[in-house]
Amino acid sequence: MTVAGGNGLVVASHGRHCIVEADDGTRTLCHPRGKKSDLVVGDRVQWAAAGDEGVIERLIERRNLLYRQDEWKTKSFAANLDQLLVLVAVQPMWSESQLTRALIAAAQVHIPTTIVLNKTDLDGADAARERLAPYRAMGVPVLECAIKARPDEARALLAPLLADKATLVLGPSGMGKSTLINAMVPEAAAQVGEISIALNAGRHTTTSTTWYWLDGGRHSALLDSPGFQQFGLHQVGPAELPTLMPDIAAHAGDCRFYNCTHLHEPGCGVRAAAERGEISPSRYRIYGELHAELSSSRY
Ligand SMILES: Nc1nc2c(ncn2[C@@H]2O[C@H](COP(=O)(O)OP(=O)(O)O)[C@@H](O)[C@H]2O)c(=O)[nH]1
Ligand SMILES: [Mg+2]
Ligand SMILES: [Zn+2]
Repeated sequence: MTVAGGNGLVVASHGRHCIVEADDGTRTLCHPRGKKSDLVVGDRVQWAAAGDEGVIERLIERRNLLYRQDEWKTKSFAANLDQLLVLVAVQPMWSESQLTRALIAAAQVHIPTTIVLNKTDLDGADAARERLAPYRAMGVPVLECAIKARPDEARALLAPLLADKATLVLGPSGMGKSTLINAMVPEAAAQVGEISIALNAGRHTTTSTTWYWLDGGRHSALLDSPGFQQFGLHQVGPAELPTLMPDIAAHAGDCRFYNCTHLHEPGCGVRAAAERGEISPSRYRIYGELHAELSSSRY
């Protein structure tokens, strides 16, 4: 069959090529025209056929774009998401600073986040709930499940959340992300295998993002970004930071100075709230750390 091109969705990207899926579900290996090759999974593009393959003609304007950061670099990795699902577990303990970064990155591009607490069958569920209390209090939805221990219940809980949306699933290693993908995605291994063959990426697609369809009608999708360490926040200015942390923002109106950094100024409503215990000590500490990071490294 000859493909003519048209509009499509980038479902995988590796090096300088990507796989574009047309509305009828057919997939074509495409290359960018010219040197630019910053396409990410979730991008919508116009492409034209070039033999069996395709050439990307145009990137359709993104609704949002997210960046991931490892030791060496920050890189865009996913676009046009409807929501973020952060998976944490009763055991092992998750990093609150990484959770906070995720919420900030998503808030900046107006992507709603849901936290899912997994492994509630294990001891320590109450302590985990307590650690999430500040997040519930600031309005982040928190769901609970035990994906491996009670899979049917978990599927019934998560399926409505994921319906008709493109959802990025993130979680530190050990939280149950693979278990979740296998529980929710039909033929997950086959879907990822087909993509890595098409991309000629070999077995190791560990740092690329994968788009999984959850349903035959291709309305609901999960995005998995293996090897994800943390969100890059370089695009967030230090003055914008408090506006992206609802528990901090709630008290910023009480500060004496309009440009208060909430770190050391007299008459700071945020510090006063932290001292009264109305902002959790760890969230206030993380705010300070992020403020320093975003003030120093304008990379
Ligand atoms: N007790 C318990 N263990 C779970 C549950 N879900 C996943 N696990 C286990 O947690 C470990 C890590 O899960 P995995 O999906 O590999 O996590 P990932 O690193 O986030 O991909 C595995 O041993 C899973 O079997 C659960 O609901 N209860
Ligand atoms: Mg895994
Ligand atoms: Zn202040």
